Amino acid sequence: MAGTFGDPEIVEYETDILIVGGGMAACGCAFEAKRWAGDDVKVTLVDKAAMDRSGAVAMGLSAINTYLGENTPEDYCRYVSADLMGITRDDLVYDVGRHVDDSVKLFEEWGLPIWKDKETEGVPLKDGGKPVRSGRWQIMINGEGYKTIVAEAAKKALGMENIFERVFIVKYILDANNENQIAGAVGFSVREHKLYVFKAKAILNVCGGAVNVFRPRSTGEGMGRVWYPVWNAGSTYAMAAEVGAELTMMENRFVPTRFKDGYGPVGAWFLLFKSKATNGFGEDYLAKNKDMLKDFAPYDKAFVVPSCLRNHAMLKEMIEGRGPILMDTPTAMAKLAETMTPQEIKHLEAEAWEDFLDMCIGQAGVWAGLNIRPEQNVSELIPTEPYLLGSHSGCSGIWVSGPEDIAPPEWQWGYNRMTTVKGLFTAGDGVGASGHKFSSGSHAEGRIAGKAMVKFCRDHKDFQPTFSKDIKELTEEIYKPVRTYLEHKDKTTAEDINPNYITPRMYQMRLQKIMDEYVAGWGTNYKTNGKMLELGLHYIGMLKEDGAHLRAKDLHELLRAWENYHRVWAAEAHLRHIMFREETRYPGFYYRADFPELDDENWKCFVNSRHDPKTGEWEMKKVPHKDLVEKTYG
Ligand code: SFD
Ligand code: AMP
Repeated sequence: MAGTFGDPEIVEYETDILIVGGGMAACGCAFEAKRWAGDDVKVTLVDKAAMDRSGAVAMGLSAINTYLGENTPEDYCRYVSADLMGITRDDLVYDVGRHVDDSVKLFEEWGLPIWKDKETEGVPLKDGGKPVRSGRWQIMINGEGYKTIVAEAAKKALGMENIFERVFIVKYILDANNENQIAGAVGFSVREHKLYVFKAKAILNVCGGAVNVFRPRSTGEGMGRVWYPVWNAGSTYAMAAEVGAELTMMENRFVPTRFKDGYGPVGAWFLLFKSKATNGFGEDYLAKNKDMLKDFAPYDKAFVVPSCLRNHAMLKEMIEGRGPILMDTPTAMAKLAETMTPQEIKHLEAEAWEDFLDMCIGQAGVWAGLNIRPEQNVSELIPTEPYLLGSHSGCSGIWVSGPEDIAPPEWQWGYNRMTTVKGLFTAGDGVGASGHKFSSGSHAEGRIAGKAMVKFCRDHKDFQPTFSKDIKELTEEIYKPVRTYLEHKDKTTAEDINPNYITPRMYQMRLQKIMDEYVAGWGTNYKTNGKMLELGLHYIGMLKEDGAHLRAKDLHELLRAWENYHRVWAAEAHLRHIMFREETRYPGFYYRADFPELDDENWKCFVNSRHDPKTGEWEMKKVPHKDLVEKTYG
């Protein structure tokens, strides 16, 4: 507490648009909102970390996974739908599809190096340059500095005086005079002894997905290593749910297959290097288990085997004792080298390392530490712990209004990407039922939201946000873990062991254990059933009760305490959705062992939920699904 245990300073701030988060969607929104806003609309951004290296792109990336190029937005809708087992919002996906390439062209203009094929080397995309494709949708980049480049443009657009870094937002506040309308946000600095109160007409809720909700496979000295970024603590879903925004597809999750222990990405290996993965006995498990996947539509009609089904085939091998799963990098590299000069082979070897060094440095560390040379040694793959997200190969998130020109009436209520709470918008990982946006699509979706938010502010220029809650009470609530610590810390000799409080670290482990054991984590091979979920919900209820006793001995722990509060909200929503959907829609991501089949007749629908801020009750419902783009797969 910066050397003082006195009351924190309370900083009050008014703006028109408040962007909460500093990642890809936030940067897109900042850039686009400023293009449309004149001096009449003030735009402010608040990020819990430092924008240059915050969010999922912090370490950089070696590919941009969504670039349409020669593909149409309709093709993109078909691909996203197929990978997510047929339940996606075509209006939202199409909208990203038609705008995403503009974001990529902007990145290049701002300085991001994008690989080009030999014939168009050095020619920018906007002048007809042809990107090197690793897959139908993916293009290769030298992306170590990707986030700093995108953040720089956003910072320049807003001006640093309108950006608050290292301020963690805890809650959104509803308006006192208009039911179901957003009025602002409260949070605290993770560096200074200050609490922040923001009033805003419109808020963009873009705090990424939810990480560390499930027990990670990493233990001991590797603990803390996860695939998606640790900043993403479920704030997006938690804060939206708490003010009554409708969520959608929260039963969905992403269980990425990754290089074991370092979480290195597999996409470039499968797609660019054309590598094969095998079971421990050298068998191609996807080919071997092809027939098993046919039970789960839309496999035989889809362009590619959906991500969850690729896991499904792999898990069968692991569970039946034919592990480990191995990425055969030596064969792939030898094949590519057949037609290469020695110099080109050296370059290929460098690329193999760069793929990790650009975006997942820890995996290069694992290779170096274990004497793995990809041209000589195979590497283990493993399905990781589950993650909740809406922008990568998953689609959990918030139910939003769609684009005016495409969305059917039941999918739009005014402003594009506005949630069911008036004035509260989202994008990227926040938008449900439309995955596979990745970094570029999240940025594009932030831009889409930014434009709509400016319009919202203009249309509501006389609206004066008024808090429905007392500022003093709110700030006391945020600060409570500190008071708890101060009150009880001297009652025991070892300050971490105290019957009057629980440390954020222990609290998080308890959550992860519950989720792992009852809600289909890796510990049960991703299996659960109605009975286990009931017990899980009971234990989550008790965990929530104990949340009142979280302690914070410093600002770091205060951050950890509130992150865990958010994680528990996201966890509960996930559990409730899995409980409600009585089928196995995503085998390989999770299994309802009591409903092991895909049941299109009853469950080819969205599942939406709403937590009522007045009663505290959750309401679950089925929402009809419809295809806006014909799903005939090529
Ligand atoms: O290899 C608060 N992603 C990939 N995308 C690609 O295009 N290509 C790839 O190669 C990708 N791969 C990949 C990817 C991500 C990661 C972690 C790895 C590898 C290792 C996905 C994209 O990165 C992802 O889709 C987007 O970044 C999502 O954008 P957005 O804006 O929804 O989330 P964010 O960028 O993580 O930003 C979140 C921000 O919120 C802040 N924040 N601020 C204030 N208060 C709070 N309470 C907050 N909580 C969070 C964060 O600091 C951050 O700024 S590969 O796997 O395919
Ligand atoms: P990943 O590294 O797993 O995040 O994947 C990066 C991109 O490649 C994403 O668009 C994935 O959907 C895609 N991808 C990864 N593995 C495969 C595969 N075996 N077949 C087809 N696409 C894949």
